[in-house]
Amino acid sequence: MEPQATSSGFLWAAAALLPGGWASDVRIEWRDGRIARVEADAQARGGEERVGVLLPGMPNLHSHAFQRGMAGLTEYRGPAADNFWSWRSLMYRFVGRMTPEDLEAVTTWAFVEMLEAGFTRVGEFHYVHHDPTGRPYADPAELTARVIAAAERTGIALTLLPVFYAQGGFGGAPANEGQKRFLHDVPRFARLLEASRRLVGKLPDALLGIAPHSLRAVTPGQLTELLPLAASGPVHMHAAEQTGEVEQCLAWSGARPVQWLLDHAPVDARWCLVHSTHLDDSEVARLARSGAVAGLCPITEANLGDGIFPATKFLAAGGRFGIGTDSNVSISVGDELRQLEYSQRLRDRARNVVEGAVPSTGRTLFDGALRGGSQALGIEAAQAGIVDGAPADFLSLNEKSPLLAERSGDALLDSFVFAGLRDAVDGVWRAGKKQVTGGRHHLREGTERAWRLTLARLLRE
Ligand code: NGQ
Ligand code: ZN
Repeated sequence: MEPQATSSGFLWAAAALLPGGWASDVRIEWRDGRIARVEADAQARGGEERVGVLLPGMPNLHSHAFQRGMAGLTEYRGPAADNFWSWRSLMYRFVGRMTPEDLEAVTTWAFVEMLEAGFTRVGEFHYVHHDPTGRPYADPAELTARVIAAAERTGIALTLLPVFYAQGGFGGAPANEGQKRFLHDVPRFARLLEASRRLVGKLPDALLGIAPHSLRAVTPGQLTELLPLAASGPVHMHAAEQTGEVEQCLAWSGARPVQWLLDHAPVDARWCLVHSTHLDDSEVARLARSGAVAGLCPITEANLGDGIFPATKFLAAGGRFGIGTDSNVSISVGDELRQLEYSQRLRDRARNVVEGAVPSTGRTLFDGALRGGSQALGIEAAQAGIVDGAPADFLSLNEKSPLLAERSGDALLDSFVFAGLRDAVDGVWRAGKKQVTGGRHHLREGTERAWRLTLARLLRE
């Protein structure tokens, strides 16, 4: 199964979710990978592909693709209490052994899985830069080029977020042994960013931002020096994921992480604060007002025992959010959205708590994550979704799925999110090329083989 050779084409959908809502009998035409015309109440013409239900591709605003390689391998009790920090030591050990070839194979496989799930753009928060001894590669962008190669091969749209990491903890604490592959000073990072810009320029639809890793890893002085390097691109930063981090930040500065950023950094609609799990009421209101996106990674946050994001309050305050697969312990659009809603239900002992313009929870979550995720990855609001001028990125739902029987409109999204469909996605188009057919990426076989060989080497030796 090769993707269509040309990126111009047509598609007809009995129902499609457009920015204005559901439309029937929708004919979509694209040229050079971009949507040229969207027409509702249109006749299907002979020879063009027809689908039942078409949804816009979902942005995955936060990923560390290499961590897919350890999914399921940290779910056992160690001798001491298991928590985020002990998980992080295992993760550092895993990445410590990866060669450039390993990183490319695992990243390629993760991107295949993302496309199969219906994620059509990924914000890759890429922080492994040096060789296993901590020395830069002959080409300092060696590993960045591997991420780009994975995106190019699989066809996923990439917003590359090169990560600046310099400290091991608040107040300039030295980095530990496990962090030596991540470290830069600002001038060296500026050179990496220049090289990244050149590589990104060759990849269709790719965008570049920057990612000061976290207030643990970046000093205030470094943050000030880094921000001008972002030009007009997105700025992503981890913040307030763990209560331990909030306590350390308070001890260091007297302020909580998100509060500190809102007080000292020009946080606005270009910013994405990844996690933002622990917010007090004043931070909720201020973050919402800033226009920044809260980068929620509900499955990873549950997996790592981070805490519960105050989604109900944040949305009521007009806050914007998107979803990310982060550690990639599982890769699913519906599961991320469901976990987000369920965490709120468990806390509030209530149902359908996330409020939006429509009663449907699935639709509210899907629309919100599409809008906020697009913003966070550098896509203009007018280009989010199935709309003229946007890349032809969409997915068709699997009409043969028994759990979609007799569903229409928003009930389709509610079922997609809540009914745990194993086979929800049928086709996925990226820039007009059909990369996934019958739920399978056309490169699945070869990339799976490379993934298996890589894991055998990493985990057996
Ligand atoms: C990361 N993961 O960048 O992969 C981090 C761990 C760190 C999460 N925060 C590394 N979930 O925080 O230093
Ligand atoms: Zn992360």
